[in-house]
Amino acid sequence: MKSIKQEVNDFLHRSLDSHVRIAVTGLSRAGKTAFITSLVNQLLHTSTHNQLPLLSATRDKRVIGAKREPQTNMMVPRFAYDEAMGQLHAEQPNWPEPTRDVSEIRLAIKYKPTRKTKKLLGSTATLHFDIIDYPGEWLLDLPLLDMDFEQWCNSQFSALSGQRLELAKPWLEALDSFDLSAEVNEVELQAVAQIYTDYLHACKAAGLHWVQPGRFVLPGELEGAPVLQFFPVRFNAEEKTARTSNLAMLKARYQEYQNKVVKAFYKHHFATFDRQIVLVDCLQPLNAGYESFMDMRAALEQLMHSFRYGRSSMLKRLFAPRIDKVLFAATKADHVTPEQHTNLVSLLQQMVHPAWQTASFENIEMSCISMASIQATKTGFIANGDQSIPAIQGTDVNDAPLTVYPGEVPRKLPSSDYWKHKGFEFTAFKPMPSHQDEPLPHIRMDKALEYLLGDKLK
Ligand SMILES: Nc1nc2c(ncn2[C@@H]2O[C@H](COP(=O)(O)OP(=O)(O)O)[C@@H](O)[C@H]2O)c(=O)[nH]1
Ligand SMILES: [Mg+2]
Repeated sequence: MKSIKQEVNDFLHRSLDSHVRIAVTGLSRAGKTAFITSLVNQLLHTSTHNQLPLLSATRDKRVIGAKREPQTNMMVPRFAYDEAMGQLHAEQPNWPEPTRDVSEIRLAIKYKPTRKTKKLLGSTATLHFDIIDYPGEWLLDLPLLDMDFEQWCNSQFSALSGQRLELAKPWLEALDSFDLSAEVNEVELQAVAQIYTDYLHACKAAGLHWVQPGRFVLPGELEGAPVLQFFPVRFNAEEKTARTSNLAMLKARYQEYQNKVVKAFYKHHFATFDRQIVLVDCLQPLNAGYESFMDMRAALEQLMHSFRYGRSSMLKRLFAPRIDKVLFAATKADHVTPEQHTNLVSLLQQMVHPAWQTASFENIEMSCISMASIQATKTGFIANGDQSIPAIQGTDVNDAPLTVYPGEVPRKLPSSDYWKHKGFEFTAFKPMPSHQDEPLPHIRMDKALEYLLGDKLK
């Protein structure tokens, strides 16, 4: 039996220990890996540096220190923090390798509480938090749970216009010579599935984001599995087909995908979240064009439905989320000059407007910011006659120094005409050299942290 002293100690310990789970959401290339890497790195430096003035707990010198902890969910890959830092600290610094799966990392922050109840119990408290990295593409599969194969096929065909229709040609041609009622032919199925997958990749390469099924472009450990080898076809649902036909196999694989891939993903990963950050790269569609812009907007809205707190009965059955705060962040703000940051936030607001409406209905707290998880440029001015114009300076992807004025960020979603007159050219930069003993340079990481964790560190 526990002694009274032990019981009291346990009680104190529990009261001073709190826990928060943060979902880091965004489409691929939005900057999730960079964000998590920087977040971990910034917090690990809190005991020695003052680089987070906008996080009240660090500004008030109440954070004693942070450390990594073994994660509780042993079925999820560990977030590759050391590998990412290895890339950033290399002699020729590079961006962390893209990850292709769910991953998670756990940290503990020890701090001096300000809340009376906690202060009474002890002089220090600990906040444990889990950060979960999701490929946004996987979240785009949620609607599949509400559609049978026929409905899904129809939804895919009705999306074929403009750029998509052009890119879909090889797949549509392959369908012409594919016999649905013939005896199942695995090799042929695999070949057409590959052409369909190539089409989805081509959509992404063209700057489009809404691709289904999401696992086809980011298969993770399912690479090459038959459950990823189906594709939309045109068929008459009334017509009877043999149980051993190609069509029957396509239906069976679609159902398997719904159950074993999509449902399983939600079951395993959506148990509990407290906070969410949605990262958005608004600059990429500015480079790519109007269709890309509207497509990203639709994909983000779609993605937010995964977090539609209790409104959809289907979701309710799968998980019971209790997110109370969502932060939308325009990433990579170091690609534009600082006076453009307000425009970037305003553009982000327009970009996430439908997503915002989805969430605000549920009465949760939301905010929009612009930030750079890992700042890759310095700001300055360049002389232009007797004028000086703001500029950013960094190293381009070919390792050459580059100083540019990247141009203005529009405040509003531009109309399609916009791209006819002028395109945007936001060049990519390599990360700046950094030293192991110093935290990574950032823009407003502390603001993001304050929003996500500030109240938990009181
Ligand atoms: N300049 C700059 N580039 C960034 C930043 N964050 C991400 N990037 C760029 O965006 C790419 C994709 O980021 P990543 O974090 O891998 O995206 P993910 O697919 O959402 O995990 C990186 O390889 C970088 O080139 C940032 O803060 N500043
Ligand atoms: Mg990533």
